Amino acid sequence: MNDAVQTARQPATETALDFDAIVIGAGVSGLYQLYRLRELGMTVRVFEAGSNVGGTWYWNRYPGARFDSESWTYGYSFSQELLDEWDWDEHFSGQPENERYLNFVTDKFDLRRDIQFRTTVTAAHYQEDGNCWKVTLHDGSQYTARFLVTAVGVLSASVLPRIPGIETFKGQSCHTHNWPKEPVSFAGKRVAVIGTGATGIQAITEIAKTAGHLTVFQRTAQWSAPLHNSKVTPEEMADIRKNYADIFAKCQETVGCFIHAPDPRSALEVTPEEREAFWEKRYGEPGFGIWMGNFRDVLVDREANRLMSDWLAAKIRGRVTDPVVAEKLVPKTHGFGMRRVPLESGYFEVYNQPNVKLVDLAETPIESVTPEGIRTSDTDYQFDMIIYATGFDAITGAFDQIDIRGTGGVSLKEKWANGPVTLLGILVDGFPNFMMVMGPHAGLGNFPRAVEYTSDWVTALIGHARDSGLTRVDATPEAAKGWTDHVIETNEGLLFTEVDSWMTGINRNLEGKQVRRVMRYSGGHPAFRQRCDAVSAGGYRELALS
Ligand code: NA7
Repeated sequence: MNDAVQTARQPATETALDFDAIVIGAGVSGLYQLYRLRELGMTVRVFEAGSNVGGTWYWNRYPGARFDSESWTYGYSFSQELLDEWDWDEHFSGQPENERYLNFVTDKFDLRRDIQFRTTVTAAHYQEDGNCWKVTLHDGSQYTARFLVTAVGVLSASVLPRIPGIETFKGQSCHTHNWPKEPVSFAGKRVAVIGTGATGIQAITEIAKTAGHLTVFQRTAQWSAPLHNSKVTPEEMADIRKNYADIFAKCQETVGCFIHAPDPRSALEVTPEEREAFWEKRYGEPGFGIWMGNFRDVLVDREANRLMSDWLAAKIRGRVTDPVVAEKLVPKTHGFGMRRVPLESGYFEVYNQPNVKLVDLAETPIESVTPEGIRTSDTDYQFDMIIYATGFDAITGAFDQIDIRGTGGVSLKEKWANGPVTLLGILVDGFPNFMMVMGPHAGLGNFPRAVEYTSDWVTALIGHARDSGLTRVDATPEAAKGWTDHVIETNEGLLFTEVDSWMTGINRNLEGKQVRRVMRYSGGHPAFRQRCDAVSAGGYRELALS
């Protein structure tokens, strides 16, 4: 593959600038942002660290990586032709197909020629004299553009655990996010996996099928429920295609842009029999219904949440043969749905296999990684391979890796030291002409649905600036404070805010990430879109335009 940029650089509208816009990242967001900005007739350059497109679906090629969103709700919706041409193979498609899909989109819309691969952006400084951004790359080269759009992803800065001796291990090791492109064989090998989040649960289930022996190191048990993946038959695909408009419309109505909407009833107002029958049904259905389509109060009312957690605990106990192991797999530190619910395909049964051992780090913590394996407080384990499924410096991590400076040389990292401050999760006051697609304070959920809306909003703002002869667009400090306060309000009283997770800004492996912060907008996507629409329809009064 030729990774170099395939076309000569074209002149930007303003001859003094290299490009009208620079986009960082060629994942789901960056690709779409490029497509939209090109439609405006702008010169755009995308800088991408990987050697190909895909972002999340380029990097996370670990065994078992797949959507937990229905594939046909996750694809782009903007092009009827694309919807007509692409057939999903599985209801919850795996990484190889997802990567193929994003390459298909890239080629179909001829996006590749504006993407520079294997390129890391190290700095981006706002230039007050030219109202533009100067972007520095890993090789020291610099480019200027009027607008800078980040499409860096929410979970793209992977983090290794802080365990002494990691570098001394003599076998193979890697983080799931940095999985090699070459096939990895586990046959006959003694494999360790550290981490049991959504990634660990997918990887463990797959690796257990072929590993000689697998040892799972679990720090926190997870409330996980069945994914129920299956092939999409040609008849189903025809049906999906016919119903795309309704499917996407339904996604727009729900808080997380999934097709699953909460049941309007309280878990406490129905009889125990009705409640359990409902949960049994949800447990037997594909996807996030059990999380997003549960009784309306399961994620907000302590008692409803306790009942649900108890019910799910019984499911785990029923699936794991050894009661001691089963007990370790039942979460004790948080209620159901308070962390991102990993969906699984036979995860709990893995622990019934003779080649799999669960180590509960609450009982026997890891002391070090040794040249031969892992030492816990009671055992020296020997491994051929250690896999770190230890997560990410989520949401702000990818921003922190770039030295981003706005007016007066203020650093974005410092500005966000006590938590993000944004307007609509898109703009940051004091950082003119800087826009984030899925930055902090965005609503989480089914990403492409939110990405398309946010990118369209960003594109409209840039188009407005260009058409009105504006060279500087910035959020006002008052508007940014107003939105940030509102985001904080939307999180108040929600049970998930009482639990440590990447969604509350916690990463125990990182200095400065030990205090819970409001990282996401929790008012739901319909309300988010209303707010954004109001800002654009009102003529961008929340912005300082000049
Ligand atoms: P997560 O959800 O952050 O999970 C990371 C896992 O790694 C979690 O089980 C952690 O335990 C564990 N971990 C992290 N550091 C250590 C150390 N030092 N020792 C032992 N265990 C450790 O990341 P994922 O990649 O699984 O998922 C991220 C998102 O990607 C997911 O939510 C989806 O949206 C897609 P902890 O729970 O912190 O005790």
